[in-house]
Amino acid sequence: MKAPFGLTIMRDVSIAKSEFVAGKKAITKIQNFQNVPELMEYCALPEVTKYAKAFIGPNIMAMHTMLINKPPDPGTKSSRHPMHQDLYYFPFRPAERIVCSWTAMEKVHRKNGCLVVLPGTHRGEMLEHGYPKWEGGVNKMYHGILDYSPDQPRVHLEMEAGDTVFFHPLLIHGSGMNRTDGFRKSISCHYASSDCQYIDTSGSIQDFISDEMTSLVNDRMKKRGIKDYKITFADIWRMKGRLVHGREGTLT
Ligand SMILES: O=C(O)CCC(=O)C(=O)O
Repeated sequence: MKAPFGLTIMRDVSIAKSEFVAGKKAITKIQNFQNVPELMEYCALPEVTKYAKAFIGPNIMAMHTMLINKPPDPGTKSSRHPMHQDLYYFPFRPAERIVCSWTAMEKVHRKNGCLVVLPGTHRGEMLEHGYPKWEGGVNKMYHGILDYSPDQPRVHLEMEAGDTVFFHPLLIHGSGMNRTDGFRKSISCHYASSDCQYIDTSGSIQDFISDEMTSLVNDRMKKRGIKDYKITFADIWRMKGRLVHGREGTLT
């Protein structure tokens, strides 16, 4: 079966490049489910959108969608997600009009790699990100804060199935290793007000992620024979965004 347009299936770095082996616990996430109506129902749930609207106003777009399936760690510690700020991935502002909802689909706790957050960091600046130098490798696009110090006070978000946390895109967060035999499942949506504006991030600390994301698309097009295709960072997000409540605005 052909995957819906835009859907990205991500695999753990330790297995991503090897042959598919039945039973290997490889899939870490399904990203960009904007064209999968059954999953998009999550983004439109009134129980979720009422809080999203309280944070960012009545006109909301689902910009980034993820079904996260943290697999049992393959022994490389690569199931960890490095500490990062989501705003680093976005070429739209203001940050105050963006909020993430993250819903546990089962009990999440320290053993299966719950979210870890640094309280108060949403009041700070966007920091420099890059791939951490982890011995067992790092999953694609899992950029982390470069000079992150593990000594800062942090909170582990242990949650029951259905519990939802909403957080600001500058909040420093990540998640731990999954030391259990099961997958740790959650579903998440980044909402932005449709009145947000795309910004030009060139020359900023977002260059690294912007280049990585745009090259992925441009290289894929080149392989299909469309040589001069040049997507921009903003175009990528324009393609993902879907209005879920209220009216369209500058982000559409
Ligand atoms: O669910 C997780 O393990 C962390 C997900 C996350 O922070 C992200 O994908 O940006």
